[in-house]
Amino acid sequence: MTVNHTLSRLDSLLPPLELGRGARIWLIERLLGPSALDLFHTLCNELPWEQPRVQVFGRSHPVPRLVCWLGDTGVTYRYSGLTHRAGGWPDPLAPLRRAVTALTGLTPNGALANLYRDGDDTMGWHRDNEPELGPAPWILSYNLGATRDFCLRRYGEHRQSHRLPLSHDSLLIMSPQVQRYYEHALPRRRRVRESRLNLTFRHIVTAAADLSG
Ligand SMILES: O=C(O)CCC(=O)C(=O)O
Ligand SMILES: [Mn+2]
Repeated sequence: MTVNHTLSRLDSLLPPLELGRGARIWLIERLLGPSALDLFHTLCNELPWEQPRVQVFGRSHPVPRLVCWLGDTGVTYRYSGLTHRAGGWPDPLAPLRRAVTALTGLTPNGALANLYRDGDDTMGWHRDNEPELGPAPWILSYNLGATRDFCLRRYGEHRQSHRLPLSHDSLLIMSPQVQRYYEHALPRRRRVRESRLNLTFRHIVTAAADLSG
């Protein structure tokens, strides 16, 4: 499936938000409909969530959310300093994966699941640009549960440029240039008491071990 095909299919559905420098995002709401609520509860209860620790300025801290790596059996992804190996896709994700592929023409081989237990759980500024994602990664980010603000800023700048409230059952699609020229974050929102689950579908082009040598 070529990138041009992907763009034309999405473009015929709804126009992208142009961030600049060819960075484009699409936001599709109500992707699955009523079944999204069941999926939310099933994934919250059944995924093998972990809370890895990361080193920050020489001290070890738990990441401020729960995470789980999913994907085709054997596909590995490196985060929080550890290599995680996927053991196959959980059955309840099949309809979502079909919907994502029907919409985009893309068939990601992995997904990082994040569970934000409430508004105190966060993700800091970063880009999804690890070498194993290849030079031009599309990121397909599906949301369940509480609405949270997704923030973007130009890479290298401090001022936030966009804030997108991502609601239950929405899919945010980011073109490769978004990872090149922008970084994103999910800031703390103390007023949010409910949990939110996010799945970022990605395509791993090379095993992490091959690249890290
Ligand atoms: O939870 C989100 O919306 C963002 C997740 C994210 O940026 C990631 O998993 O890399
Ligand atoms: Mn990210």
